[in-house]
Amino acid sequence: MARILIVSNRVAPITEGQVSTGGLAVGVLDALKKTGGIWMGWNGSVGSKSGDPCSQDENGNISQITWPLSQRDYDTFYRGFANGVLWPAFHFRSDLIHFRDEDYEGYRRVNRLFAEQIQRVAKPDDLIWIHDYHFLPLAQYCRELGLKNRLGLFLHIPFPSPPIFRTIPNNDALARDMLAYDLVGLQTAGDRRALHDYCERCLGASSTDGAITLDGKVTRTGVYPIGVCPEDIQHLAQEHKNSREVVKLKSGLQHRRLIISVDRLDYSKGLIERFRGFERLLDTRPRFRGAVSFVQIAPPSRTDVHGYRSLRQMLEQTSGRINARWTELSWTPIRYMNRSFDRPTLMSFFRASQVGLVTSLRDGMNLVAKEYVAAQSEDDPGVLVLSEFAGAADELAEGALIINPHDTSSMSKALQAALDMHAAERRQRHQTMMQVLKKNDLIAWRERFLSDLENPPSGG
Ligand code: GDG
Repeated sequence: MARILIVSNRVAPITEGQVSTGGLAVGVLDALKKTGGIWMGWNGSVGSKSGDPCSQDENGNISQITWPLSQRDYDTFYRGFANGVLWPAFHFRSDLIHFRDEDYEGYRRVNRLFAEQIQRVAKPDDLIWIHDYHFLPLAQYCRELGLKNRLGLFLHIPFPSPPIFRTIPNNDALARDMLAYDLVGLQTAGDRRALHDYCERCLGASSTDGAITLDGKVTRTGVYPIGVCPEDIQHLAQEHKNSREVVKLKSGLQHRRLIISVDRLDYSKGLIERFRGFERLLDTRPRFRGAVSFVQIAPPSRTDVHGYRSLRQMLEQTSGRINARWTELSWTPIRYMNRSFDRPTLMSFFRASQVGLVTSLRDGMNLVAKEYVAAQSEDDPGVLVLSEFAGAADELAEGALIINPHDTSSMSKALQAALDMHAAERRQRHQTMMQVLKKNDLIAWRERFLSDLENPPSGG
């Protein structure tokens, strides 16, 4: 296979002991570890000039090429347009769009800079795999610089329905440039349908199941639900099941049942709705008072982006209010932690819990849902309660208890059903989900995408 060049906004540290709390970083890193390749992008620091100095690190078979962003580019490209306009709109939250012309210009400027960096490194046969909403127009800039490589984009987040996509200023220019890619990959069939609908209705493109044609240029599209490495997770969770952190967690629980949730602190994840669902459980089913604890791990993210600070305050208020209402001398209902844990610890926490609760209001996939399932023991697995609005629900609907996070009482009923579920049913649901996870694992995701990128259908 050709050499793989991966481009993402942030290149995750590979050094042992450092924690990456984003789905893209976790997925890309695991996918690259197996084949090796080059991973290019921002090093996470803000310097005086974007792109300079550019440094290269070798980590086993992965070579990382990274550079800083200037304060202006960080403010406009990253904080402003990518996370203040595209992220909310792609998660159906047009009400949170915070648009400024200079942010859009910054977004374009940084995409051009990334194209120049790619041009410096790419060899003619490299397969170039670009990740996520930060780079919708990057392929167009690569083409303007004369790059002839095959260029693929994978969108980790949902694609919104056309009326919502249209709320993004300059949406038509962005979508046209996006069609400069050879292949655009999406998480679910619904996301792909939304992209096709927009291009047909708003750009006048023609489209078939697997391609969009505009002005004679054909862009292929595909559905590639990102997976996990279930065996690696199973192994990690099993190996660390008696680690110091797990022992501490269990001694704090004093044999109570455990519901666990893990998310980056983000409004798309439905944390407030989840707290309310748990509160309803305590309110309506007194036997769970003092008998179940809910642990929410939510490492802060994008703390300097519009909207995230107020979300954090609301969460503190809501969890504080619920705890003030129900806490007993020997029991605290919600343990809400704004910190991260290392990956083995997280996986062993999943294994130590009876319920994994995922309540996204919109989510491209949600890797936590898949990790939760993979971390369970086969004999005594926990139950996954999963929002119908996470991409993962498309694959896990048979094994998980599917909920609408806006429906507080059905969430609390699902929590009760999960806590009361007999072992035989839990085992059966777990097996069903494990089969899916093994079939659509991270390696399958990577190979399907790269093989479609490398081998266009004849005439494509
Ligand atoms: C985007 C899309 C899509 C979280 N806290 C800790 C920690 N994490 C890890 C989890 C998981 C990852 O971060 C989060 O991934 P998600 O998929 O749940 O969510 P996003 O970050 O929003 O990811 C999403 C994903 O990209 C991949 O395509 O599924 O829809 O939004 O792996 O385990 N890891 C550690 N400590 C933590 O405290 N070590």
